[in-house]
Amino acid sequence: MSTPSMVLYYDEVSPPVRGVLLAIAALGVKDRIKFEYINLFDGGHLAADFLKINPLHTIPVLRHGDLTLIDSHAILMYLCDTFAPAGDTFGIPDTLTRAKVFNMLCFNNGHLFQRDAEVMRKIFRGEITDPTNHLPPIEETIDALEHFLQKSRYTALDHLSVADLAIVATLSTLNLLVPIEANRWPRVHEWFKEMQALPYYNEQNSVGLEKLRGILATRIKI
Ligand SMILES: N[C@@H](CCC(=O)N[C@@H](CS)C(=O)NCC(=O)O)C(=O)O
Repeated sequence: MSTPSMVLYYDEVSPPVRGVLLAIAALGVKDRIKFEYINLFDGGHLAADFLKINPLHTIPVLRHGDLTLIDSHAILMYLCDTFAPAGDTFGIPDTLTRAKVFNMLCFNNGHLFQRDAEVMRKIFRGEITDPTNHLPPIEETIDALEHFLQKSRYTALDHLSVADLAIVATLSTLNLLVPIEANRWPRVHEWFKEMQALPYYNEQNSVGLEKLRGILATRIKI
């Protein structure tokens, strides 16, 4: 019996989606996945068919046979476990590595992305047109990222991991609101430049980011 294909529900404007798209490209498994576009700015995530898949109406969602994963960080771990063999950069060979990667994925999910989403929600609901007063909580999480990157070469490990991919998708979005200056966040700035030089970065992250920038520019001055 053939293995069922994976299906990714996505819209590349979303940072968690872009983290997953980066990982799919990094793992070289694009041809193993079917891509279903869900237009976030046209309410595609609220359509009855999609709500049956994810009643939380968020993307990304990955389906693989009977498995439905409704969080990008869970998806990233699953992609590594499924596609990164032992010895691969993205492989998770032991408990310590898993703990370190998972820790930074939780940082992205619980802090960095949440603070981004909070301000973006206010902007897109038309509650604010100037985010300046709402930026300190975001800056605080970038301070935390600076602290983490002072301790290791990449965010979780001394080599690239899916945590870096998830975090750069969020950080590049935050950079639209809070420019990542080298004098304030030297390690974050350096790591960000390195991430932007990845061969798959532009196609998997910049395209969606620029689309988001265009929509954002209709709401606030950026
Ligand atoms: N923790 C989730 C967050 C996903 C999320 O909030 N996605 C946003 C787009 S960036 C979304 O789908 N929002 C639509 C909604 O909340 O209705 C993940 O990492 O996948």
